[in-house]
Amino acid sequence: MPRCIPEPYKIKMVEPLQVTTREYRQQCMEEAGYNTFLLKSKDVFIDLLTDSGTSAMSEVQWAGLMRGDEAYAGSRNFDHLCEAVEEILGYAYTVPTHQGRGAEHLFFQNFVQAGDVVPMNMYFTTTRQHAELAGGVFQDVIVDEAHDPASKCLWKGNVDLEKLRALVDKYGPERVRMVSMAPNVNMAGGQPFSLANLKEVRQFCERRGIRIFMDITRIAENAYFIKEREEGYSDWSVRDIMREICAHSDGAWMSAKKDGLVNIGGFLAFHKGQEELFERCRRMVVVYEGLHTYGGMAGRDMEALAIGLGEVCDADYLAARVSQLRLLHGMLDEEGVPLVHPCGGHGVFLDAQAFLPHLDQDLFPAQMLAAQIYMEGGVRSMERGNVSAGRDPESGQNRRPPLELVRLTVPRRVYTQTHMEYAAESVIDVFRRRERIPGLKFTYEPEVLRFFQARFEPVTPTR
Ligand code: PM9
Repeated sequence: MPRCIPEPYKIKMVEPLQVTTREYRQQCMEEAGYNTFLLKSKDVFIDLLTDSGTSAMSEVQWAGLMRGDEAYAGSRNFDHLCEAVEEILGYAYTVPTHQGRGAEHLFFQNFVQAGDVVPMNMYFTTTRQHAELAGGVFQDVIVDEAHDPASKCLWKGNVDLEKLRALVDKYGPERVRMVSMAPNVNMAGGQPFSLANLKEVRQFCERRGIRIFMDITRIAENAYFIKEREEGYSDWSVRDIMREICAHSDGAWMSAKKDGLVNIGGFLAFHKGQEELFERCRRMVVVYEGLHTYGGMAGRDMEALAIGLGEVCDADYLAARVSQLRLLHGMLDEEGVPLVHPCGGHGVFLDAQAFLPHLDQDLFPAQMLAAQIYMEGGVRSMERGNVSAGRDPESGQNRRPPLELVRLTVPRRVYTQTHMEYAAESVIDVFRRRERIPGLKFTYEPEVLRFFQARFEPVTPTR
């Protein structure tokens, strides 16, 4: 089992957790329609649903809240946010939004045109949804290894240049007007791209006049992996690596609820040269989010974010975070639980198809596995498989993605080693009785982003 690197902080305030019985949790899960999104937080013991908006803020961030300038227009905290974005990430222009999907909405409505092909290093649910709402067609250009949970490739977030070239050859740069790269690719298991790969993609795109817009939601964790693994970067600070990543893009959006170390917030940011797009987004933010100097955030939220962007670059914090994830990954791996390898930067991902091989993917093994883990120990996780992928708009069939995963997502600076040990035990207990676990069928299926609100009931496989 890997040794855990101690966290470079201590606990100042505690939030009690409720211990519940198995019978009670079973009832909660039935009432939630076997969807962990529909559970009440008070009924959850260890909440590994998401790392989004669940971070613990530092004492400096809490102090920053008190410096919130809650003016409708021209809040000083907006200036602090713009300064942090420029200093740390290098972007000259910032459009604040209430969270990541607010930024995605503005970006895709203002950049993507009907019929555009939008290559990404794997899809993310809300990103693809906004690209499609704008009339774009998502295309996956991630390396094949990313779709194989067992592959130990260190750069599963890389773009496969040949896949990208084939797309551009087929549709031309008139329809492939942008490439989107996300660091620490969420749906692939929190897997990083290398700077070498990003530079190659940049070179390829520059020659053809294609722009790169990044989803920098988990940029610090990717930067840490680059420092740890990529030749030539071990002496670089995480902050410099983050800036270097951004330097190879034209702009970016960020859900600040992850590596911004805040509970709410997001932004769009652009480099010089993108003034026209920046102005279009800035004009639209007032329609959907709020004035262009707050974009749906309170002044205090912007202050906490400006501070959080600085704190997340701390290599000691990132080392402890990654080591905590590796501890959980290692405990599960030792017991033979099928996992995504290598361990990612924001969660430990279970390979639900290998965990429950008797269930066809249309019986939603990952959805059921997440439900079982909750009923076992009160640990909440998230399905990242067939339910999340939704239906193909043309065929109407479930997309049946190559990865059928359950994500145990670790909030930043929140849980201890003992919590990780408890979570691992809960998963291992489910693993020991895996043959007897039934599948699920929909009793309610929303049309878009169905995973958030869908309801299910158990169904026993017939094959
Ligand atoms: N990610 C997550 O839990 C929040 C819930 S959606 C299932 O992983 C990326 C890479 C994300 C992301 C949200 C968003 C949207 C954009 N890009 O949730 O709107 O991981 O702030 O950001 C979630 P917001």
